[in-house]
Amino acid sequence: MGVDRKVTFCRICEAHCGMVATVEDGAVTQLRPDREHPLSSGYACPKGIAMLDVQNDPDRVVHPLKRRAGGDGFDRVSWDDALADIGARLRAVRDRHGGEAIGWYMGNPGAFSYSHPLWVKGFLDALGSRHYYTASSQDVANRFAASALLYGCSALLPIPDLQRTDFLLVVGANPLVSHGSVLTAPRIKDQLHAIVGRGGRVVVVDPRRSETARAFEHVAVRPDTDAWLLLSLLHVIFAEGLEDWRALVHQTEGYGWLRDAAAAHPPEATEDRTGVPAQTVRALARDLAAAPSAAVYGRTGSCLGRFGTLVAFLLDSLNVVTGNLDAPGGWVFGRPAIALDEIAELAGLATYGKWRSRVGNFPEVLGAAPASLMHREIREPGPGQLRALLVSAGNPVLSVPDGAALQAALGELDLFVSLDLYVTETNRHADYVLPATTFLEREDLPIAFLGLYTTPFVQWTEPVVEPRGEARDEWEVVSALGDALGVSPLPTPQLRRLGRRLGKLVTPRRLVDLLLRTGPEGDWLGVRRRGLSLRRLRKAPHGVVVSQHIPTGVLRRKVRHPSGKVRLDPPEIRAEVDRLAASNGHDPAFPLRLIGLRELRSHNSWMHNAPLLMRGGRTHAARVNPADAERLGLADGGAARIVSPSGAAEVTVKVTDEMTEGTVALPHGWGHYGGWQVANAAGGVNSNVLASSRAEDLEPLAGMAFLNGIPVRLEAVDRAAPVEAAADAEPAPA
Ligand SMILES: Nc1nc2c(c(=O)[nH]1)N[C@H]1C(S)=C(S)[C@@H](COP(=O)(O)OP(=O)(O)OC[C@H]3O[C@@H](n4cnc5c(=O)[nH]c(N)nc54)[C@H](O)[C@@H]3O)O[C@H]1N2
Ligand SMILES: Nc1nc2c(c(=O)[nH]1)N[C@H]1C(S)=C(S)[C@@H](COP(=O)(O)OP(=O)(O)OC[C@H]3O[C@@H](n4cnc5c(=O)[nH]c(N)nc54)[C@H](O)[C@@H]3O)O[C@H]1N2
Ligand code: SF4
Ligand SMILES: [Mo]
Repeated sequence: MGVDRKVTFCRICEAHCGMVATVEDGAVTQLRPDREHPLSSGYACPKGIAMLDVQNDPDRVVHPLKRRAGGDGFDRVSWDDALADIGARLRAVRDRHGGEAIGWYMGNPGAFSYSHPLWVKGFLDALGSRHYYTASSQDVANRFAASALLYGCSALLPIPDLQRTDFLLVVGANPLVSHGSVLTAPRIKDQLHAIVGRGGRVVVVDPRRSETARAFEHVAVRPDTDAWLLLSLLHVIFAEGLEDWRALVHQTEGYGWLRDAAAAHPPEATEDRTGVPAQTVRALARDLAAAPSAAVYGRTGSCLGRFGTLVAFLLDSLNVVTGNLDAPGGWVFGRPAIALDEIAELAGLATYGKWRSRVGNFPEVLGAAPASLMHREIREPGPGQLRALLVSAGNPVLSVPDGAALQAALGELDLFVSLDLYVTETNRHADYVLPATTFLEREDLPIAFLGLYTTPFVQWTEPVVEPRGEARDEWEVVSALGDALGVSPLPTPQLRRLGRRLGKLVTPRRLVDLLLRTGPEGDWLGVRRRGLSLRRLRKAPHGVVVSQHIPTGVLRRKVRHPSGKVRLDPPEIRAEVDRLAASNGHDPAFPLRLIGLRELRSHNSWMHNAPLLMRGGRTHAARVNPADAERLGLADGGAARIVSPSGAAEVTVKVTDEMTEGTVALPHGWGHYGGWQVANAAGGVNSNVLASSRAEDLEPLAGMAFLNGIPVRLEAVDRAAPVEAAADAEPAPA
C-alpha cells in the first residue's frame, strides 16, 4: 500500500489548523502541521499532533459493545444485532411514551462534524422530541440568547475584526491556550501580537493572570462580577459624552434605557464588588472610546457566571455604543461561504424561547434545553419524561454540574446508548457503546465555523484513512435509527418531506455541495465560473481564502428585528439588571470563588489518554493565591478540600501568584474512571461535583450552568492517605 501524505485539518478546537497526515498501510503514522495552509501556515499545537495517540489508541472502542447482562463490562456485538435491538427498544419506548420520551445529548466534538449535528437534530425533530441537550448550556448558550435579544436571531454571532482592530478588550478568554473560541483564527497568538505591533492594545480582564493576560495588559477582576464592570464602563462613556451618537441613532433602538441603567453604576460604586479600581475603569472606558477601532470580546469566563446573557448583551452594547459594531476593526459579522445563520432562520431553526423546558421552565436556545437538568428530566414522571437517551461525542458526567446525580439517573433509563471513541465516565454503564469515527476518518467542512473565521476561509477534507475496526460516522448511525423508527432524520422539515421521496439520495456531502454552490460564494450551479463547489474545493486541498477582510456595512441585512435595528432595551435584560442589583455577594461560610482553567495539553475531558500530552507526570491541581494559602495553612503540593454548597473534592494545591486573592482555579475534565488507562492513572477529581444542578442556580435566560465564580471554602487536609481514587473505582457521590 505504501506511504501517503494527505492534507487535512484539525478538528479538536476552533482554530481548525491545517495538518498533513502520513498514512502507511492504511494507518495514520504521523501528523504534522500543514506549511501550505493559508492561515495556520505550519502551526499546530501539541494536541493536534497528539491526535495520533487518540487515532491509534489501544483503548479506543472500535467495535459495538453491549453491556453484559446483569453486570459490569461489555461484550462485543455486531452492528446488525446492536441496531436491531436498539431500534426495537426505541420503538417500544415510543409506543409506550411517545417520541418525546427519546432524547439526545451531543457533546462538543459533535460541533466539529458537518454531518453529525444536522442529522441528530433532524432525528429528534422528526420524533417530536424536545429532549435535545448539548455542551452549549455549559459553554455558549448565553451568547445565542443575547443575539436573539439584540439582533433578533439566535444564530447570529459577531466576532472581533482581529486583522484590523486597534484595541481588543478580552473579557474572560484565554486565546493563547484555547486558541480562540466563537472565533476561528489560526495562529491567534501572532494575530494578537500584530495588534500591538501596529500600535494597538490588547487588554485582558481575568481573575487569573492567564497566559494571555501575561503576554498583554491585565486587569484583574473578581469572578462573576463582569456585569458590574461592563455597566461601569458604559457609565463612564455615557457620563463623559464619549458615545458614538451616529451609531446609536442609526443602528439601535432603546439606548435611552441602557444609558439610564448604566447611570446607576458609576465605577466608584462597583469597585468593591469587581476589585477593579474606579480609576482603572475610567481610563479603560476613555481609551476604548478613543481608539480608532476597537472590539470587545468575551468567552467562557464571561459566559459561566450567574448573569451570562446579561454579560454577553453588555459586551455587544459596549461595541455598539463606541461605534464599533459592523465597522472595520470592530465587532463584525463574518462572511461565511454557507450562511448558516440565514439558512437556520429560513428553516425556522434559529429559535430562542419558542418553548420552555419541562423541568425548570427554561427557554429553549437553538432548540436545546439545559443539560444540567437532564437528571431531573429522567427522574421526574409525567408527560414527556425522558426514557431513552443517546449520548454522542459527550462526557456529561464530567462536564455538566453534579455528575453524580446524572450518573445515577442514567442508570434508570429504559435505554442508554453512546456513540464515542472511548468507554468514558458517562457511558461506562450504557446499554450500548457504539464506535464512532475520529475526524481523521471522515470527510468534513467546518460548516458551523465558516462565519467565525476572522479571515473568511473554507476548506474541505476527505477522510484521511478508513475507519479503524467497525467505527461508523454518527450520521449513518442516526440514519439507521431513523429507518428503525420510520422517520427521516434530515435536518429541516422541508428536507424531511423531500427525504421521504428521495430516500438515501440526500447525503451530507450532496447537501453541503448544494449549500456551497447556491451560497454567497457559490458557482450558482454553473452560472459563476469561479464560484465555489465541492469539486472546486477538492482541487484546493489547503483551503480557499474567500476574501482578505470581513466586509462591513451588513447590519441591516443581519438584524431580524422588524425595525432593522439593534435592540438595547429588551425586557428580559431589564429584568436581569434588576436581579443583578438585588443580588447579594457574600456567604461567610464560602468566602472564596472557584473558577475553571484550561491547559494547553488538555482538551475538556477527552485527551488525557494521549501519552504525548501526559508526559512529565502531569497532575490535576487547584491554583491558590499565596496569601490565601498562607492564611489557610496550605502548602504548595499539599492537599486541600474544596467545599461548595453542592459538594466537596480533595485536590492537590499549587500555590501561585497568578491567581488574584480570593479566587481558586481548578481545571475541569479530570478524575477519570472510564476505559482509558492512561487517563485513569493520572488521578485528579471531577471539578463539577462542586457545581450546582439546581434549577434556581442556573442562569435564567439561557439555562447556563454556573461554573465560574462558585462560592467555596478551602480546608487543609493532612495527606496521609492517597488523594487519587483507585484507578477504575467510581468515586462515591459527594
Ligand atoms: N488547550 C485547550 N484548548 C481549548 C479547550 C481545552 O480544554 N483545552 N477547550 C475548548 C473549548 S470547549 C472552549 S469553549 C474554548 C474556551 O475558550 P476560552 O474561553 O478562551 O478559554 P478559557 O481558558 O476557558 O478562558 C476563560 C478565561 O476566563 C477567566 N475567567 C474565569 N472566570 C471569569 C470571570 O468571572 N470573569 C472574567 N472576566 N474572566 C473569568 C479564566 O481565568 C480564563 O482565563 O477553549 C477551547 N480550546
Ligand atoms: N467546570 C467546568 N465545566 C465545563 C467547562 C468549564 O469551563 N468548567 N467547560 C464546558 C465546555 S465549554 C464544554 S464545550 C464542555 C465539554 O463537554 P462534553 O462535550 O460533554 O465533554 P468532552 O470532554 O468534550 O467529551 C467529548 C467526548 O466525545 C468523544 N469524542 C471525541 N471525538 C469524537 C467524535 O468525533 N465522535 C464521537 N462520537 N465522539 C468523539 C470523546 O471521547 C469524549 O468522550 O465542558 C463544559 N464543562
Ligand atoms: S490549535 Fe491545536 S487543537 Fe486547535 S485546531 Fe490547531 S492543532 Fe488542533
Ligand atoms: Mo466549549
